[in-house]
Formats: sequence, structure tokens, C-alpha cells
Amino acid sequence: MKIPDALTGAIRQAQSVLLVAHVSPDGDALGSSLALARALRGMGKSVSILDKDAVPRIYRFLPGWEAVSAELPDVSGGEPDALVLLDCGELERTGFKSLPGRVKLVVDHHLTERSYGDVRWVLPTVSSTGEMVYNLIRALGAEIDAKTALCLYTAIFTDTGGFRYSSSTPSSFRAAADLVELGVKPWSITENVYESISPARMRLMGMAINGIRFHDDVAVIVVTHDMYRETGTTDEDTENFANLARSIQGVEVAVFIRQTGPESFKVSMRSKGRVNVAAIAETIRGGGHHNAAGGKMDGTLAEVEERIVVALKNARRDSQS
Ligand SMILES: [Mn+2]
Repeated sequence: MKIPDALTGAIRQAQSVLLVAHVSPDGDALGSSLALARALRGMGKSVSILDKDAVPRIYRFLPGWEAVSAELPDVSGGEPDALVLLDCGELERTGFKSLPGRVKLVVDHHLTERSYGDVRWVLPTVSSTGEMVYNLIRALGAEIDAKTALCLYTAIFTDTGGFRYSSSTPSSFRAAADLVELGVKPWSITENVYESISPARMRLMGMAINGIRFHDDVAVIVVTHDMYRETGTTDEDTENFANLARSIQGVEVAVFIRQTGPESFKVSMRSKGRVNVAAIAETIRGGGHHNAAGGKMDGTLAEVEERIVVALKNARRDSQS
């Protein structure tokens, strides 16, 4: 993996570093941030980790998660020497209007056409930011202890859906193998991530599955505020609902619509690979990858569902002609 010298150089020179990942942090965002923070602290640097949203319960097994702050650090004594955006490539995805840092660095695997940052290391074909951070830490010559390894493994593991997606490349498996050699216990991470469903979340899942609607080979799964109330759950309990709908035989694209306000919704799309959902996300204030993308839409639930299903049909008709 070719790492820009400007990136390793800027990190080596920085004494204080601010790490920031995207809103609604996932296993990759958190695992990458926590791992890089540990490695940089091991090099004697002072590191802060910032995320606009709280760490979801299922990731509270990651060592050091308590240190993830939602508040901008006090910069009255001066800006941090370096800002590193992780698992996102633009300011907007962090949820902050501006971020301090004498030099601004981006480490990401999402395809975006933004130009934020002084040095951008963006590799859209790599499985995860965790895999990139693993290689970055090695290039820096920093130590990877068992806790850092656990964070990196979780990042790669979650972003590859447990090493099932096509993004699981030989280099992802090599990184994972190295991390297991460094002390990671795969089952313990599997158990934390995939086998710790709360009874309330399981009930929400049942309700959502019951309500799945099919439009040819598109499956739509919905979660509303009423459903949260009835089951005692929150939006935190909806992780992977889109994948749930995609796993149905004959479904090409799953659309997960979750309510965020009276007439506003978050839309996540998951494709089995033949439909590029990133192209559709562009039209709804969003972004993502070929197989996984999302955005935001306003209107009633019926309107939102209708619009996204039509957009999917049109996009496929256009790509076939
Ligand atoms: Mn990621």
C-alpha cells in the first residue's frame, strides 16, 4: 500500500494531533480513530479524538472509547499541529462547521470529489479505513499492541461485513492475520458486534421485518418513531437493518428508511452489486460506495418511498440503455 510521504511526514512532525471521524460513527470510524490514537500516543504525541455523535453501545468494548469527545478541544493554547479526518473526506461528514489543525490530513476509503485537506490519502478500493490505518501505523514504525490490534481488526471486520463483502481482498486478510498474531481473539469481536442483540432491538427487528415491502427486486424496510416508542429502542438499534433486507433471496437492492423527524428520513441503500447505489445517493444529499450508500429525504413516508423506488428504477433503465 503506497502511503504519501507528505502524510507520514506531517504526522511524524506533529506533536499534537486531533483525530475526527464521521457522524453516526461505525466500527471502522471508531476502530480506526482509537487505533491511530494509541499508536500516536505510543510515539509520544498528545492525541484527542472527536466525534459529533456518541459511541454506539455495541462499540463500547473498544479499548479507549470513553475518550471520544463530542466537544471541540480547547484551542486557546493554539491549534493542534495536525488534524486527521478518518473514514470521511470532507468537513460536512464530520458534523462540524470548522476544525482546527495547522495541517489538515485525510485518510479515507470513500469515493468523494471533495478537496478538503492539505494531504488526502483516499483509496476507494480498500476495504476499510482500518486497513489503511494498519498500514499507516506500520509505515510510521509505531507499536501495535494487543489493544490497538483489537481496534484495527474491528474496523476491518465490520466494514467487510465479517470478511464477507467483495472488498475483502488478500491485503485485508493479510492485515487481519497479522492482527490475530498480535493477540486479537476473533470470536470475542464477533460476539460483541454480531451476537449481542438486546431483546428490545430484536423486537424492533421483528416489527421491521414484518413490514418489509417489495417493489420487484427492491425491498424496502422502514423504522418509524412509533416503532421506537413501542419497542423502547432508538436509532442506535437499527444498525444493519439494510443488510437484513438485502439478504432476502431475489432482492437486488435493499432500501432502509428511518424516520429522523416528522417529515424527514434517512435513507440507506444496499446493493448486491449489480446496481450502483452511490449514483442514486448523489441525488438525495448523500454519498457512499457502489454497494452501500445513503442520504436524507423530506416528505411523508409514502412520498419518500415512492421517490426512492422510482429513482432506483430510472437509474437502472438509464444504465441499461
Ligand atoms: Mn469505512
